[in-house]
Amino acid sequence: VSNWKIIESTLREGEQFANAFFDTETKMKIAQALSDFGVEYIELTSPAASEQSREDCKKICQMGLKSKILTHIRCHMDDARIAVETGVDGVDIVIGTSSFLRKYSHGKDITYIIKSAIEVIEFVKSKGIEVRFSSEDSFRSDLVDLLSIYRAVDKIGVNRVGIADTVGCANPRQVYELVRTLRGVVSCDIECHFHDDSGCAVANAFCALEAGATHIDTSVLGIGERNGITTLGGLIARMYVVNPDYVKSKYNLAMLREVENLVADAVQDFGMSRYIDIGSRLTGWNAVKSRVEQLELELTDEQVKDVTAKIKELADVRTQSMDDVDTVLRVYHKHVSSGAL
Ligand code: HCA
Ligand code: CU
Repeated sequence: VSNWKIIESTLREGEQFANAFFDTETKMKIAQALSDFGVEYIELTSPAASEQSREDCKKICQMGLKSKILTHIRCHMDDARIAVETGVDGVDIVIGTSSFLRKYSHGKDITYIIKSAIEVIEFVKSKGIEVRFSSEDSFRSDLVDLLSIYRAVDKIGVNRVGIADTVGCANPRQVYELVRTLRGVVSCDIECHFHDDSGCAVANAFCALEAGATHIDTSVLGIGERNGITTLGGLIARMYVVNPDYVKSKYNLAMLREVENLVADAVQDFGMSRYIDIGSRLTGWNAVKSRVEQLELELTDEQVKDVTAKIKELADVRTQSMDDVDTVLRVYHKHVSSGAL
Protein backbone atom coordinates (compact mmCIF):
# COMPACT_ATOMS: atom_id res chain seq x y z
CA VAL A 1 0.00 0.00 0.00
CA SER A 2 1.72 3.17 -1.15
CA ASN A 3 0.91 6.41 -2.86
CA TRP A 4 -1.83 7.57 -0.52
CA LYS A 5 -2.45 11.05 0.82
CA ILE A 6 -3.78 12.61 3.99
CA ILE A 7 -6.65 15.06 4.08
CA GLU A 8 -6.23 16.59 7.50
CA SER A 9 -9.58 17.70 8.84
CA THR A 10 -8.77 19.01 12.34
CA LEU A 11 -9.85 22.46 11.18
CA ARG A 12 -13.16 21.14 9.77
CA GLU A 13 -14.33 17.89 11.37
CA GLY A 14 -12.27 18.78 14.46
CA GLU A 15 -14.02 22.11 14.74
CA GLN A 16 -17.26 20.20 15.16
CA PHE A 17 -15.88 18.56 18.32
CA ALA A 18 -17.82 19.59 21.42
CA ASN A 19 -14.89 21.33 23.15
CA ALA A 20 -13.31 22.89 20.09
CA PHE A 21 -13.33 26.57 19.47
CA PHE A 22 -10.35 27.73 17.45
CA ASP A 23 -9.74 31.44 17.10
CA THR A 24 -7.99 32.77 13.99
CA GLU A 25 -4.53 32.67 15.49
CA THR A 26 -4.95 29.10 16.72
CA LYS A 27 -6.24 27.96 13.33
CA MET A 28 -3.22 29.52 11.62
CA LYS A 29 -0.82 27.88 14.07
CA ILE A 30 -2.42 24.49 13.56
CA ALA A 31 -2.41 24.90 9.77
CA GLN A 32 1.27 25.87 9.81
CA ALA A 33 2.20 22.88 11.98
CA LEU A 34 0.23 20.45 9.82
CA SER A 35 1.88 21.80 6.71
CA ASP A 36 5.34 21.53 8.28
CA PHE A 37 4.51 18.00 9.35
CA GLY A 38 3.79 17.30 5.70
CA VAL A 39 0.11 16.50 5.27
CA GLU A 40 -0.86 16.83 1.62
CA TYR A 41 -4.18 18.59 2.28
CA ILE A 42 -5.72 20.69 5.02
CA GLU A 43 -9.50 20.83 5.07
CA LEU A 44 -11.23 23.91 6.52
CA THR A 45 -14.75 24.60 7.73
CA SER A 46 -17.13 25.91 5.09
CA PRO A 47 -16.80 29.66 4.49
CA ALA A 48 -20.59 29.64 4.31
CA ALA A 49 -20.75 28.63 7.98
CA SER A 50 -20.03 32.12 9.31
CA GLU A 51 -18.34 35.39 8.46
CA GLN A 52 -15.39 34.46 10.68
CA SER A 53 -15.04 31.08 8.99
CA ARG A 54 -14.88 32.82 5.63
CA GLU A 55 -12.23 35.30 6.75
CA ASP A 56 -10.14 32.59 8.39
CA CYS A 57 -10.34 30.45 5.27
CA LYS A 58 -9.05 33.33 3.15
CA LYS A 59 -6.26 34.06 5.62
CA ILE A 60 -5.06 30.47 5.69
CA CYS A 61 -5.07 30.35 1.89
CA GLN A 62 -2.76 33.37 1.91
CA MET A 63 -0.21 31.75 4.22
CA GLY A 64 1.55 30.07 1.31
CA LEU A 65 1.60 26.66 2.99
CA LYS A 66 3.04 23.56 1.38
CA SER A 67 -0.20 21.66 1.97
CA LYS A 68 -3.08 22.26 -0.40
CA ILE A 69 -6.04 23.98 1.20
CA LEU A 70 -9.54 22.59 0.85
CA THR A 71 -12.86 23.70 2.13
CA HIS A 72 -15.88 21.52 2.80
CA ILE A 73 -19.35 22.51 1.62
CA ARG A 74 -22.86 21.17 1.22
CA CYS A 75 -23.89 20.43 -2.33
CA HIS A 76 -25.41 23.87 -2.99
CA MET A 77 -24.55 26.53 -5.56
CA ASP A 78 -24.79 29.27 -2.90
CA ASP A 79 -22.07 27.60 -0.82
CA ALA A 80 -19.96 26.81 -3.89
CA ARG A 81 -20.00 30.44 -5.02
CA ILE A 82 -18.67 31.57 -1.65
CA ALA A 83 -16.08 28.75 -1.52
CA VAL A 84 -14.41 29.47 -4.86
CA GLU A 85 -13.83 33.11 -3.87
CA THR A 86 -11.68 32.24 -0.85
CA GLY A 87 -8.53 31.17 -2.70
CA VAL A 88 -8.72 27.46 -1.83
CA ASP A 89 -7.00 24.82 -3.97
CA GLY A 90 -10.00 22.54 -3.81
CA VAL A 91 -13.55 22.10 -2.64
CA ASP A 92 -14.95 19.00 -0.93
CA ILE A 93 -18.65 18.65 -1.60
CA VAL A 94 -20.85 16.42 0.50
CA ILE A 95 -24.48 15.31 0.31
CA GLY A 96 -26.48 12.71 2.22
CA THR A 97 -27.43 9.70 0.11
CA SER A 98 -28.82 7.18 2.59
CA SER A 99 -32.57 6.81 2.67
CA PHE A 100 -32.39 7.93 6.29
CA LEU A 101 -30.77 11.22 5.38
CA ARG A 102 -32.84 11.66 2.28
CA LYS A 103 -35.95 11.29 4.37
CA TYR A 104 -34.95 13.31 7.44
CA SER A 105 -32.47 15.80 6.05
CA HIS A 106 -32.87 17.16 2.54
CA GLY A 107 -35.71 14.94 1.27
CA LYS A 108 -34.31 14.68 -2.28
CA ASP A 109 -34.25 11.72 -4.65
CA ILE A 110 -31.25 10.28 -6.50
CA THR A 111 -31.98 11.95 -9.84
CA TYR A 112 -32.08 15.29 -8.07
CA ILE A 113 -28.85 14.52 -6.19
CA ILE A 114 -27.04 13.70 -9.44
CA LYS A 115 -28.39 16.80 -11.14
CA SER A 116 -27.34 19.19 -8.40
CA ALA A 117 -23.99 17.41 -7.95
CA ILE A 118 -23.17 17.91 -11.61
CA GLU A 119 -24.11 21.57 -11.49
CA VAL A 120 -21.93 22.28 -8.45
CA ILE A 121 -18.99 20.15 -9.65
CA GLU A 122 -18.93 21.78 -13.08
CA PHE A 123 -19.06 25.21 -11.52
CA VAL A 124 -16.12 24.50 -9.19
CA LYS A 125 -14.11 22.90 -11.99
CA SER A 126 -14.72 25.90 -14.22
CA LYS A 127 -12.77 27.95 -11.66
CA GLY A 128 -9.76 25.69 -12.16
CA ILE A 129 -9.80 24.15 -8.70
CA GLU A 130 -9.95 20.56 -7.47
CA VAL A 131 -13.26 19.06 -6.57
CA ARG A 132 -14.31 16.04 -4.55
CA PHE A 133 -17.82 14.67 -4.31
CA SER A 134 -18.77 12.60 -1.26
CA SER A 135 -21.84 10.86 0.02
CA GLU A 136 -22.55 11.19 3.71
CA ASP A 137 -23.62 8.02 5.51
CA SER A 138 -22.36 5.88 2.61
CA PHE A 139 -22.57 2.57 4.43
CA ARG A 140 -26.29 2.91 4.97
CA SER A 141 -26.91 4.01 1.40
CA ASP A 142 -28.31 1.78 -1.30
CA LEU A 143 -25.36 0.37 -3.25
CA VAL A 144 -26.99 0.81 -6.64
CA ASP A 145 -27.85 4.45 -5.87
CA LEU A 146 -24.38 5.09 -4.55
CA LEU A 147 -22.59 3.62 -7.54
CA SER A 148 -24.77 5.38 -10.05
CA ILE A 149 -24.06 8.73 -8.41
CA TYR A 150 -20.32 8.07 -8.33
CA ARG A 151 -20.32 6.87 -11.94
CA ALA A 152 -22.11 10.04 -13.05
CA VAL A 153 -19.71 12.40 -11.29
CA ASP A 154 -16.65 10.42 -12.39
CA LYS A 155 -17.79 10.81 -15.98
CA ILE A 156 -17.81 14.61 -15.76
CA GLY A 157 -14.29 14.66 -14.36
CA VAL A 158 -14.49 15.00 -10.58
CA ASN A 159 -11.01 14.64 -8.98
CA ARG A 160 -12.13 12.36 -6.17
CA VAL A 161 -15.20 10.64 -4.90
CA GLY A 162 -15.61 10.16 -1.16
CA ILE A 163 -17.06 7.52 1.09
CA ALA A 164 -18.04 8.54 4.60
CA ASP A 165 -18.91 6.34 7.54
CA THR A 166 -20.76 9.17 9.22
CA VAL A 167 -22.06 7.17 12.18
CA GLY A 168 -19.06 4.89 12.65
CA CYS A 169 -20.94 1.66 12.01
CA ALA A 170 -18.75 0.10 9.29
CA ASN A 171 -16.25 -2.69 9.91
CA PRO A 172 -12.97 -3.29 8.03
CA ARG A 173 -14.35 -6.09 5.87
CA GLN A 174 -17.34 -4.00 4.75
CA VAL A 175 -15.00 -1.13 3.99
CA TYR A 176 -12.73 -3.33 1.93
CA GLU A 177 -15.67 -4.63 -0.09
CA LEU A 178 -17.25 -1.25 -0.76
CA VAL A 179 -14.01 0.43 -1.76
CA ARG A 180 -13.05 -2.55 -3.90
CA THR A 181 -16.37 -2.39 -5.72
CA LEU A 182 -16.09 1.36 -6.18
CA ARG A 183 -12.52 0.97 -7.47
CA GLY A 184 -13.96 -1.07 -10.33
CA VAL A 185 -16.55 1.58 -11.17
CA VAL A 186 -14.72 4.92 -11.15
CA SER A 187 -11.36 5.96 -12.50
CA CYS A 188 -10.89 9.03 -10.26
CA ASP A 189 -9.25 9.00 -6.81
CA ILE A 190 -11.14 7.67 -3.79
CA GLU A 191 -11.23 9.45 -0.43
CA CYS A 192 -12.50 7.86 2.78
CA HIS A 193 -13.76 9.32 6.06
CA PHE A 194 -14.34 7.12 9.10
CA HIS A 195 -15.92 7.90 12.43
CA ASP A 196 -14.71 5.95 15.43
CA ASP A 197 -17.93 5.13 17.26
CA SER A 198 -17.22 1.41 17.20
CA GLY A 199 -13.45 1.70 17.44
CA CYS A 200 -12.63 0.84 13.82
CA ALA A 201 -11.57 4.20 12.37
CA VAL A 202 -7.87 3.41 11.90
CA ALA A 203 -8.48 -0.20 10.83
CA ASN A 204 -11.12 0.95 8.36
CA ALA A 205 -8.75 3.52 6.89
CA PHE A 206 -6.11 0.85 6.46
CA CYS A 207 -8.51 -1.55 4.74
CA ALA A 208 -9.74 1.24 2.48
CA LEU A 209 -6.15 1.86 1.34
CA GLU A 210 -5.61 -1.85 0.79
CA ALA A 211 -8.72 -1.90 -1.38
CA GLY A 212 -7.56 0.98 -3.57
CA ALA A 213 -8.53 4.20 -1.78
CA THR A 214 -6.08 7.06 -2.33
CA HIS A 215 -6.95 9.66 0.32
CA ILE A 216 -7.77 9.31 4.04
CA ASP A 217 -9.39 11.97 6.24
CA THR A 218 -7.77 12.35 9.64
CA SER A 219 -7.79 14.73 12.56
CA VAL A 220 -5.18 15.34 15.22
CA LEU A 221 -6.00 13.17 18.25
CA GLY A 222 -9.05 12.07 16.29
CA ILE A 223 -11.16 15.05 17.39
CA GLY A 224 -14.49 15.38 15.63
CA GLU A 225 -18.18 14.83 16.15
CA ARG A 226 -18.91 12.43 19.02
CA ASN A 227 -15.77 10.35 19.53
CA GLY A 228 -14.22 11.57 16.33
CA ILE A 229 -12.51 10.11 13.25
CA THR A 230 -9.30 8.33 12.22
CA THR A 231 -6.45 9.89 14.22
CA LEU A 232 -3.53 11.38 12.33
CA GLY A 233 -1.05 9.69 14.68
CA GLY A 234 -2.87 6.35 14.51
CA LEU A 235 -2.91 6.28 10.73
CA ILE A 236 0.75 7.25 10.56
CA ALA A 237 1.69 4.48 12.98
CA ARG A 238 -0.42 1.91 11.12
CA MET A 239 1.16 2.82 7.78
CA TYR A 240 4.64 3.00 9.27
CA VAL A 241 4.38 -0.66 10.18
CA VAL A 242 3.67 -1.47 6.55
CA ASN A 243 6.20 0.79 4.88
CA PRO A 244 8.44 2.85 7.19
CA ASP A 245 10.59 4.34 4.45
CA TYR A 246 7.63 5.64 2.52
CA VAL A 247 6.07 7.19 5.62
CA LYS A 248 9.38 8.75 6.70
CA SER A 249 9.95 10.19 3.24
CA LYS A 250 6.61 12.01 3.28
CA TYR A 251 6.15 13.19 6.84
CA ASN A 252 8.26 14.87 9.48
CA LEU A 253 7.52 12.29 12.16
CA ALA A 254 9.43 14.05 14.90
CA MET A 255 6.87 16.85 14.69
CA LEU A 256 3.85 14.71 15.45
CA ARG A 257 4.12 15.25 19.17
CA GLU A 258 4.25 19.01 18.73
CA VAL A 259 1.19 18.98 16.48
CA GLU A 260 -0.71 16.90 19.02
CA ASN A 261 0.28 19.14 21.92
CA LEU A 262 -0.78 22.20 19.98
CA VAL A 263 -4.24 20.81 19.32
CA ALA A 264 -4.60 19.38 22.83
CA ASP A 265 -3.79 22.79 24.29
CA ALA A 266 -6.24 24.56 22.00
CA VAL A 267 -9.03 22.18 22.93
CA GLN A 268 -8.21 22.18 26.68
CA ASP A 269 -7.88 25.92 26.90
CA PHE A 270 -11.36 26.49 25.75
CA GLY A 271 -12.67 23.59 27.76
CA MET A 272 -11.22 25.06 30.93
CA SER A 273 -12.22 28.65 30.44
CA ARG A 274 -15.68 28.20 29.01
CA TYR A 275 -17.12 24.91 30.03
CA ILE A 276 -15.62 24.32 33.43
CA ASP A 277 -18.17 22.42 35.43
CA ILE A 278 -19.03 24.69 38.31
CA GLY A 279 -22.36 23.14 39.13
CA SER A 280 -20.85 20.26 41.04
CA ARG A 281 -20.49 19.79 44.78
CA LEU A 282 -16.71 19.83 44.21
CA THR A 283 -16.64 23.27 42.66
CA GLY A 284 -14.22 25.86 43.98
CA TRP A 285 -14.82 29.55 44.52
CA ASN A 286 -12.19 30.58 41.95
CA ALA A 287 -14.09 28.76 39.21
CA VAL A 288 -17.28 30.45 40.34
CA LYS A 289 -15.46 33.79 40.38
CA SER A 290 -14.45 33.42 36.74
CA ARG A 291 -18.07 32.71 35.80
CA VAL A 292 -19.16 35.77 37.81
CA GLU A 293 -16.69 37.82 35.78
CA GLN A 294 -17.89 36.34 32.49
CA LEU A 295 -21.43 37.35 33.42
CA GLU A 296 -20.11 40.81 34.36
CA LEU A 297 -21.61 40.68 37.83
CA GLU A 298 -19.88 42.67 40.54
CA LEU A 299 -19.23 40.66 43.67
CA THR A 300 -16.47 40.80 46.27
CA ASP A 301 -14.39 37.70 46.96
CA GLU A 302 -16.27 37.21 50.23
CA GLN A 303 -19.55 37.28 48.35
CA VAL A 304 -18.24 34.83 45.74
CA LYS A 305 -17.26 32.45 48.55
CA ASP A 306 -20.68 32.86 50.07
CA VAL A 307 -22.53 32.13 46.83
CA THR A 308 -20.17 29.20 46.12
CA ALA A 309 -21.30 27.66 49.40
CA LYS A 310 -24.90 28.00 48.26
CA ILE A 311 -24.14 26.39 44.87
CA LYS A 312 -22.42 23.49 46.63
CA GLU A 313 -25.40 23.06 48.89
CA LEU A 314 -27.73 22.84 45.88
CA ALA A 315 -25.29 20.59 44.00
CA ASP A 316 -25.23 18.19 46.90
CA VAL A 317 -28.87 17.54 46.14
CA ARG A 318 -28.51 17.51 42.35
CA THR A 319 -25.70 18.54 40.00
CA GLN A 320 -26.53 22.02 38.76
CA SER A 321 -26.51 22.86 35.06
CA MET A 322 -24.75 25.95 33.75
CA ASP A 323 -28.15 27.65 33.51
CA ASP A 324 -29.00 26.73 37.09
CA VAL A 325 -25.71 28.18 38.27
CA ASP A 326 -26.17 31.36 36.25
CA THR A 327 -29.61 31.84 37.76
CA VAL A 328 -28.26 31.41 41.28
CA LEU A 329 -25.49 33.93 40.55
CA ARG A 330 -27.88 36.49 39.07
CA VAL A 331 -30.39 36.19 41.89
CA TYR A 332 -27.61 36.44 44.48
CA HIS A 333 -26.17 39.47 42.74
CA LYS A 334 -29.56 41.15 42.66
CA HIS A 335 -30.00 40.57 46.37
CA VAL A 336 -26.59 41.94 47.37
CA SER A 337 -26.82 44.95 45.13
CA SER A 338 -30.23 45.85 46.49
CA GLY A 339 -28.85 45.51 50.00
CA ALA A 340 -31.05 42.56 50.89
CA LEU A 341 -28.06 40.39 51.89
C1 HCA B 1 -20.34 16.54 7.97
C2 HCA B 1 -20.46 15.02 7.89
C3 HCA B 1 -19.18 14.31 7.52
C4 HCA B 1 -18.80 14.55 6.08
C5 HCA B 1 -17.71 13.67 5.59
C6 HCA B 1 -17.23 13.92 4.18
C7 HCA B 1 -19.47 12.82 7.76
O1 HCA B 1 -20.01 17.05 9.04
O2 HCA B 1 -20.59 17.20 6.96
O3 HCA B 1 -17.36 15.02 3.66
O4 HCA B 1 -16.69 12.99 3.59
O5 HCA B 1 -18.94 12.25 8.69
O6 HCA B 1 -20.27 12.27 7.00
O7 HCA B 1 -18.13 14.71 8.39
CU1 CU C 1 -17.43 13.30 9.75
